[in-house]
Amino acid sequence: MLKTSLTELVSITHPILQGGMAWVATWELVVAVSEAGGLGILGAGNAPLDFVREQISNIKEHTTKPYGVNIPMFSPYVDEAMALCMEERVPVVTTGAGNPAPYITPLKDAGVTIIPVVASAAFARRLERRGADAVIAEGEESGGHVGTVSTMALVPRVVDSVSIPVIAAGGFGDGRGLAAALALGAAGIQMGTRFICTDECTAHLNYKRAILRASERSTMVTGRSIGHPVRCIRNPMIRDFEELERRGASDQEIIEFGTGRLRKAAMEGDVIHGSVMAGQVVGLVYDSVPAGEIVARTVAQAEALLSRLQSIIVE
Ligand code: TUI
Repeated sequence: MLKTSLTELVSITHPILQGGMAWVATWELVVAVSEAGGLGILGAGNAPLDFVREQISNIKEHTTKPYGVNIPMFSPYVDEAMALCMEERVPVVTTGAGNPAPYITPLKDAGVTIIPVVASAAFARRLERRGADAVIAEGEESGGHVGTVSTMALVPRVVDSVSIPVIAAGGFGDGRGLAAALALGAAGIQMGTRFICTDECTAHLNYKRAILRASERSTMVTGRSIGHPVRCIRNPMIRDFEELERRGASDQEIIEFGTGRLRKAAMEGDVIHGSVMAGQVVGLVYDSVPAGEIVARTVAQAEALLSRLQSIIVE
């Protein structure tokens, strides 16, 4: 067993969070990860509120374990989604792609543990001062919306800058990563991409196959020109997107081009015209198995490694 400040904070058995991926992390995956002793996190994405309410209701029906909901700050429904999480007494809310500061006090007052994603040490410090319970330090290796600092450089910097628990994210796919994150001072890891190739993940089979086929060089970041950098697996859609950026299309044109693309890939299985968001760790995803097995083998591998590493120390 690995007991850390994270397992204590959110009352979970293993220090593993499952990334709250929009249109990908639905209630079935959340329940599987939470039942396995990790923290399953629902991806609220930019989905309408009825969808999120239905998803939360299904989670509550199928598990009594702690779970979370991720709310990206650019969702048009962010106010309503936050209010819903307070009303439903969701145990943990994580946020991404923006500044959740105004929501921290209301969430805490409602008894919700709030864990924002940060991409810099300065932002982590600011949110700690505002009352965040922990932070997820996410490097640019991750999938979807990304920052600009690599996980290896970001995580120890954030650890040095705050005294709340730090969860490492971006590039984690197995127990080697978990052991490394603990060595960097993190209290646990968040894995997103790794959990897509699981029995319980409802993403389209074409999306899963694209991840299984990909190598560590298969992803790239687009959207930097409009301040909305997103990492996806390279496909014909990405080439068209790059072309738009190259010829200096307006922000409006680029945003319109991108809208709905993740849903298209994850739900409809259109991995040619859709956004196949995934992290660089795609190269380490070799199989599709039950989510509980990912949790169990990640912990087992990290434990074995941490014990074995002691033997390289000689007098
Ligand atoms: O949020 C994410 N990744 C996401 S959200 C998302 S939803 C979506 N995206 C496009 C189309 C349809 C749906 C997909 N991927 N990751 C968390 C994350 N947050 N990574 C980096 C950050 C971040 C970056 C800068 C957080 C805060 C920040 O600065 C805030 C500030 O004000 O300085």
